[in-house]
Amino acid sequence: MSTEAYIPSIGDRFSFGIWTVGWQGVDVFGAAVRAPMPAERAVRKLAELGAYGVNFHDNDVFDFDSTETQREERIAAFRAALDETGLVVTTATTNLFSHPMFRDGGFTANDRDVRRFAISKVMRNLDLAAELGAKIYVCWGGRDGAESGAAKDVRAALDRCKEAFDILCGYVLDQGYDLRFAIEPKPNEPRGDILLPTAGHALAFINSLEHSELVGLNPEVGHEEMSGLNYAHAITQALWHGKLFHIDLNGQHGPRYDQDLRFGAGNARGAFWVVDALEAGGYAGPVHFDYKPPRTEDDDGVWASAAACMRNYLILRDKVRAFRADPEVAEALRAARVGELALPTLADGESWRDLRGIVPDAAAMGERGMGFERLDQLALEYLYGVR
Ligand SMILES: [Mn+2]
Repeated sequence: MSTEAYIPSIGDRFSFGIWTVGWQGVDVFGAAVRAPMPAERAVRKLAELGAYGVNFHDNDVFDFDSTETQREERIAAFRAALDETGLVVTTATTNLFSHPMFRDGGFTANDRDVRRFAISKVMRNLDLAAELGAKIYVCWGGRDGAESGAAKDVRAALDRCKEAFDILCGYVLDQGYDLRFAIEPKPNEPRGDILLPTAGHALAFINSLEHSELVGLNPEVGHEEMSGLNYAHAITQALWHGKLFHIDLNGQHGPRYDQDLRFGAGNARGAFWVVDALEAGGYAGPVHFDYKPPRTEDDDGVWASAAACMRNYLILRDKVRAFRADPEVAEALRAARVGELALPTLADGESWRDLRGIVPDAAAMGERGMGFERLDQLALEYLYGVR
């Protein structure tokens, strides 16, 4: 396959958060290394690179302290760039973490005034999201958590989090918006412990909501891997529940701080299986990247890393398709009895009675190998580029 083949097209549905390429590199040990990037510049540059859509926080487009006039001017500039480039707003979200008032979170802040304003801030941006055509509204409760045990009544926090989603679902229904919510789990950072830390926690929480049909997941590669979990398994289980509403692709090297590397960097083997899981079908949303160009990079480096997210996805997709089409892989899958798992454990008309008294041929069953190493080596050889 020639390198020219890995050029993104609109049909690939690649999208980026405005805040990804716009990240100025501010971290806990240092100030900004890059100039602020107006949303309209991000839109134009991402369109040049072959992206299909964007996702934005309210305050990626206009500042928290904007006057009404400034807000309208910034939205107009954003909208003009969208119209000019044809980029789609697939998704929107709310910044409930930057302003000092959100020091203890938004929906679950102990301070009731903060909670009331947080919900109001989301409603205001839901109006803009609907106006710009977004279909998914991401909720990342990044500061909804705690550093210490006594500071947060976790049961009450979950009550307030449910209350917030019930209010917001009611708002979307009353306004007639074609929008659904996607909860983004994360285990820690910036809080010591964040509520709804993994995809599994969030899936269970959604069941408690009044309009659970309007709420699904936005799992992020790095956030699951920070907990040592398997992202491909997380999105596949979310699909199994009908809850994979959105995805955040990026890269991470295991349990450490949230690295937000470009997709395909970090756990490359995991990325192969992520693309394989998405190629298996069932997810119709944008292929969305939520990464941060490292602080080492200048403006050129920002665009090189954004282009690489899409390019790495296409390279891995090519490899995954070749792996799945290989007759030797098909044979190894048969030998590993992978297809046998799709057979129900009971035959038609059987019940537990047919299993209760089974006398196994324990010696023969215990001797059967699974052949998984041969199968996995085939996948790795595609990943390593020798097949
Ligand atoms: Mn992250």
